[in-house]
Amino acid sequence: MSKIDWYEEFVDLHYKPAKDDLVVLFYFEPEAGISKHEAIGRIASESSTGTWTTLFRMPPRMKKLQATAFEIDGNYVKIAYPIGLWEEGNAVQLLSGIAGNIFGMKAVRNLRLIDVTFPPAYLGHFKGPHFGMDGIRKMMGVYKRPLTGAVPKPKVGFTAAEHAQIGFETWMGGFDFVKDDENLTSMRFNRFDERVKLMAKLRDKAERLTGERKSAFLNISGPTDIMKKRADLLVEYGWNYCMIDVVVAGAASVQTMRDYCSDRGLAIHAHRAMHAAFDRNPKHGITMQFLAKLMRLIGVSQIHSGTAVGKLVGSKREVTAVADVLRDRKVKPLPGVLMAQDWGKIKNAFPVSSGGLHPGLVPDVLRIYGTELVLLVSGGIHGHPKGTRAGAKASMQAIDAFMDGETLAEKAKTSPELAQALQKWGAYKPK
Ligand code: CAP
Ligand code: MG
Repeated sequence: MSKIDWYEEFVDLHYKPAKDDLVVLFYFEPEAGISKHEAIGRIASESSTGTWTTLFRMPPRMKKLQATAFEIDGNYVKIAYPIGLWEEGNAVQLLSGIAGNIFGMKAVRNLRLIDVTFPPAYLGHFKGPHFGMDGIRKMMGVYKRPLTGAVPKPKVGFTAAEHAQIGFETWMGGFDFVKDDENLTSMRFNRFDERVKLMAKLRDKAERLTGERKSAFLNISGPTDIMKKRADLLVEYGWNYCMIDVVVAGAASVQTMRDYCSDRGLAIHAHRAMHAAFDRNPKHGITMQFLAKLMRLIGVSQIHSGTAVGKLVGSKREVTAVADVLRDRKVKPLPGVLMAQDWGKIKNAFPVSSGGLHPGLVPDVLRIYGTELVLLVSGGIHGHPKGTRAGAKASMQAIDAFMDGETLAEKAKTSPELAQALQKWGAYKPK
């Protein structure tokens, strides 16, 4: 009987990747009856040029586009992809290749895309973040300490006027940013246009009263033409940021909005709502460190990266890996977690730590991240016994304590708002 399939042509354990190859690290579990060798051949084949059967016609030049599975380490495989497989500057097509059909193959019981090394020949077609961390710090006039922000809570339901008033209290408590929640866009009770205008008015008042730069991550998420209109309105009212729910919006619209916002001096705050649909299962899906890498490549200014100690999943090891991918110029490899990455001229981006945080947990988060971070404390300020402004003050006092090498208990002796926060929450870790 003639050969039916040709997967083994996609495996060469002696192959040395070319300098222009993209190298992808996968975790994989073959299905029963499938050897590791067969499984990795199928992964490399289905994500490059192959299909399930031998073909009538196979021009010899096709070989140059074939991916090669070249290194197996337990349940991890490295696959090299020729640069010619990839459209220059198209993150959407990249995902269709290395994060597409392969997740549905019967030959694997589980498959997880861990990380990728992008060669200079690929990186060179992307602009990356417009500002970089230094640019953001310069724009906000905040150096050394983490940048801080909060979401009005309950997360949706306030009128635009109430939202702006809570924002004003947040800014007056010392925070730099007020963030829209991921599911707040423009509903009947809080239209985007009204929120933009009212927030701008109170931003200007807070800046006058504090002498500090204040800003907001106003959520423009929606169809791309609407996002463009909303970005224009933000510029008209003097805003320097927008917020996009990047996973639900999709790589295509984030790529479009990156250039649209960059041309208008708008930084992009990337919320990652829906990421846990594919990055939570340690055996199947796509890691957060890859999503963070993709978003830095496309060019958001910052993206949520987890807390390790708050209410949402994400281990300390994952959180640290995501922060390294976003902040470092040369990312060191970490077996099974990170691939080496030299970012070249691509600017860095801030990790954003948020989710179940309160002043009592600030030192825990800063011990993991250091201070090169955007720290969001939302329920943790609006739940303060003395209200939002006191809650923001308490969080700023906790940051000061960390930066001065003081314990919170010490600091609380001279900081009543922090003392009140500790009295309510102590070091409580939400479940
Ligand atoms: C946090 C938050 C953020 C989460 C997102 C929320 O509010 O506004 O969306 O941090 O998770 O809606 O839960 P709290 P992540 O501070 O009140 O918890 O940052 O992990 O993407
Ligand atoms: Mg939220």
